[in-house]
Amino acid sequence: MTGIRNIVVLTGAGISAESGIDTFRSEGGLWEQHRVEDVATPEGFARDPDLVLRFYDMRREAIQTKLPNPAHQALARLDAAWKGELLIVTQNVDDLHERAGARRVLHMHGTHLNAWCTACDTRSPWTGPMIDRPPCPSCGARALRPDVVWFGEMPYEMDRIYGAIRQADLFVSIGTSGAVYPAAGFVRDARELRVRTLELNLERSQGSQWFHESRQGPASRLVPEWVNEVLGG
Ligand code: BJW
Repeated sequence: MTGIRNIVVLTGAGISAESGIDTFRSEGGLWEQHRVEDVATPEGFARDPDLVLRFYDMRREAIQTKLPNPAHQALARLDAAWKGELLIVTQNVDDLHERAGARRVLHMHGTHLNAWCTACDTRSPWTGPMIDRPPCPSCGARALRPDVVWFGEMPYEMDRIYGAIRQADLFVSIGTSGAVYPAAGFVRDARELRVRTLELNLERSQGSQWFHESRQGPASRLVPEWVNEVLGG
């Protein structure tokens, strides 16, 4: 692909849908089964921590049984082969990009597989449940919470993300509804910087009109096709 050296890829729940991980806003998605205010806000956690810990324990256990799909694998192939800058910014809290082999991944909404100690502010790798209030591996306090970004909290590493968008020649959004900010605003940030923009999503998203090009279809087909175009294969 001529003239493209630096790429920023944004991924959302749609890229993991074909691995069997629920999206949030699709029919039957997580937000039809749970109230966002109850399970994805600091206020909800303060009100009913057991409900929130159970919700995340269930999802943490489930993701460990899922496997990367051809879309994750294609991005890992891009990561291995691409000589220019690449940053895969994922809103997903699963680890399927990493398990597919991608290395240049940033989890802007955190990860299921970390526990965050609200007493000593340490993040520790975590695969088990939190409902029984296990002690923090670092300080021993029984004050762990999922290391995920809830509504009203600041997503992680925003300076690094905006820095990568400023340097980018191409911004690609994959499997995200464009409903949640600041990620939903990246396409407009990129356009203002005259970065080329491409959307790959099952259907038109809330942000489709902002992209130079929007392709519709399952990520397992669209992403490998696009990576082949980029790598000239
Ligand atoms: C497929 C597919 C297939 C399906 N192939 N595609 C008013 C205006 C603007 C902003 C605000 C506002 N009021 C409040 C805000 C801020 C708020 C916000 O955006 N609210 C909106 C709801 C309006 N945002 C925040 O609070 C954020 N923090 C913040 O803004 O801090 C201040 C700040 C200011 C300036 C700069 C920086 C910061 C924090 C947001 C945290 C979001 N957290 C969650 C939960 C994480 C933990 C968990 O997993 O439980 O993150 S919510 C949930 O939504 C999760 C996701 O990462 C996020 C995005 O969802 P995503 O990935 O797009 O999934 P879906 O389900 O929505 O879409 C899936 C798409 O895939 C669909 O389009 C399908 O069609 C498609 N698809 N199968 C390809 N096979």
